[in-house]
Amino acid sequence: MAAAAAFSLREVLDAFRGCVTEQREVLLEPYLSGWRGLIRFLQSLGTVFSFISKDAVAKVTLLEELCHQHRFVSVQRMVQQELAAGPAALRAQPGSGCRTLLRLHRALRWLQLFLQGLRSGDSRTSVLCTDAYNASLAQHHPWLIRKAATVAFCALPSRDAFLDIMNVGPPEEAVAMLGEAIPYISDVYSITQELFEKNDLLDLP
Ligand code: 1PZ
Repeated sequence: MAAAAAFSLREVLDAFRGCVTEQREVLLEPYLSGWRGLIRFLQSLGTVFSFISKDAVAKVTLLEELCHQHRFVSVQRMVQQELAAGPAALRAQPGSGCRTLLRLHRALRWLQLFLQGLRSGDSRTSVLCTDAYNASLAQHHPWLIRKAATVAFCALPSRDAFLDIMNVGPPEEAVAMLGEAIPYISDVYSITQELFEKNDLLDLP
């Protein structure tokens, strides 16, 4: 089975490489296209994860629309424009780009930790995934979602199968690719984190 439909996680993770400009701005187009790819990958893992991918799709779609509507090019510009009306107005806006991006941003931390674990060689993917989740997203989720997420993680394929469906090549190559990609993801994460922290946006409701 090959060619046309072949989908490799390499291209997805590569999108994050293209996010950061020389001025250290985070470009929204490659950011959201990276997320689109991750979601496709998640969808290929089975319907147990649908409740997660549905939420991610809703958030990416909203951000794509906002980018289109307001011509936000980078995360920095979006924050600047949305904050122009004042912090109180932004906090009162349930559909803001900032609060929506913050959710994906927290999930990016999960991704970073999970990929690091996968790379480390631990074969228990569901444990890796749960640990990464508990150290990141879990603190922002209510009990019911934490419970559902933890149950879904048990359905994750084994490390070997996981590396295989990443479609990057033999396991060693997949691990090497992770080693290349993780620093880019970490970079995007820390720039965004710093920006949100500086603007006091890390707890946007
Ligand atoms: C490979 C295994 C995938 C594990 C993914 C780990 C993330 C688990 C997240 C569980 C989210 C459950 C669904 C709904 C969550 C929402 O309540 C929250 C808060 O949003 P709000 O309600 O405030 O609008 N949504 C999020 O935290 C965003 C979650 C995005 C998760 C994207 C994961 C993409 C994984 C790619 C895998 C390669």
